Amino acid sequence: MSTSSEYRFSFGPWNIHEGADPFGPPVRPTVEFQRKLEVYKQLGFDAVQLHDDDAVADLENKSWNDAQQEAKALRSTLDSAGLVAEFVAPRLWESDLGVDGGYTANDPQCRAWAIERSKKAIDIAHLMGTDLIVLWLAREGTYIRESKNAAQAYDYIIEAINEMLEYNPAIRIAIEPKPNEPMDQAYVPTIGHALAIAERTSAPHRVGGLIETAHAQLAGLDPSDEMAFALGAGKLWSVHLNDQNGLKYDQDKSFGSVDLRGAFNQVRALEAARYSESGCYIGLDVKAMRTERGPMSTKHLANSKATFEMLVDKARSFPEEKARELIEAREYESLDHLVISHLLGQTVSTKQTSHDNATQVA
Ligand code: GLO
Ligand code: MG
Repeated sequence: MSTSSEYRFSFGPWNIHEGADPFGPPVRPTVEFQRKLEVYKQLGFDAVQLHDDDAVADLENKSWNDAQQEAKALRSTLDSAGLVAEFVAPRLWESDLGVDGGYTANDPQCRAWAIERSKKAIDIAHLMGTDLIVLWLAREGTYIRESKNAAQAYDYIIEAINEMLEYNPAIRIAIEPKPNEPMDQAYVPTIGHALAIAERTSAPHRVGGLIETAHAQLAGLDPSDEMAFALGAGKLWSVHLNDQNGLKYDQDKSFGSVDLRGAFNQVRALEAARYSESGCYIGLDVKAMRTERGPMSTKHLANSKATFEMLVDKARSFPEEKARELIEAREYESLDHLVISHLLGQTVSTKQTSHDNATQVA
């Protein structure tokens, strides 16, 4: 029985997908958004992460009046399903106007469009009852370094964020850093960059971060340290837990499926900061393997959530006292084995002294 029920979980409709990749077409049928919403509760999830055009399809081509009606209709669908919207993210990377980036595009008309579109996302968030806006800065970067001026680009990002903060004084903005893909080089590759940008905005306390495991790994960083850094600043407002097998394309594997110990350490960082008491969600940005058959593949979501809960139990039952003794004695080889034994369900004898080299398994 899990002891982690106080955590609340979320995912986005894009996490139930048809399996297309850059080399092949969909392999599973399209699942209607409404049908996806029906499985949230069944899978134990409480909140939906939304792009602006998940909430209002074809947003660019709708009158604001129609868009508003659709957002309101979705809100009441969520209400009756016992769900809430966790955040709304402006999807700037699919439009022709966003080809060269949104906030950092070289064309001023494209930059103006990006800010207008973000304001629509903010209005939609308001209608959906959430104050959280997530910025995944997908195309804010370059394919070749010489095509943009980096110092200027950071200024543009800060100006855009300031406009959003001013537009609705109730919102908070969480930046989701990612070092590359789709761009060769992205401007906000790490949470350090994101929080430094926050400090340069007109309301630093309203700008924080969302950390995705795989994005930190792609930057060659330890996701649990990235999380601890944001948690220490009171700025980890959501997470996208998943996993990644080395420096490849962004894989969005199930949480813990590659680096179980790394996953344990992420959970440990969240537990140490009492993240579950913050009201923030555990978001899972995971994708099913292309080999999964239809009609709807959700095992990656259920499995990631179950792994998270098992790791909460592992974090809570970790022999802290023993670990402290080993740390004090600088016995890190023994500490290493203590962690592995714990993860493998073995108990290391507490009679073992801190000077023992050999580990005894009870
Ligand atoms: C892609 C990102 C993407 C965002 C989502 C929410 O690499 O992880 O899935 O999380 O668009 O903004
Ligand atoms: Mg993500």
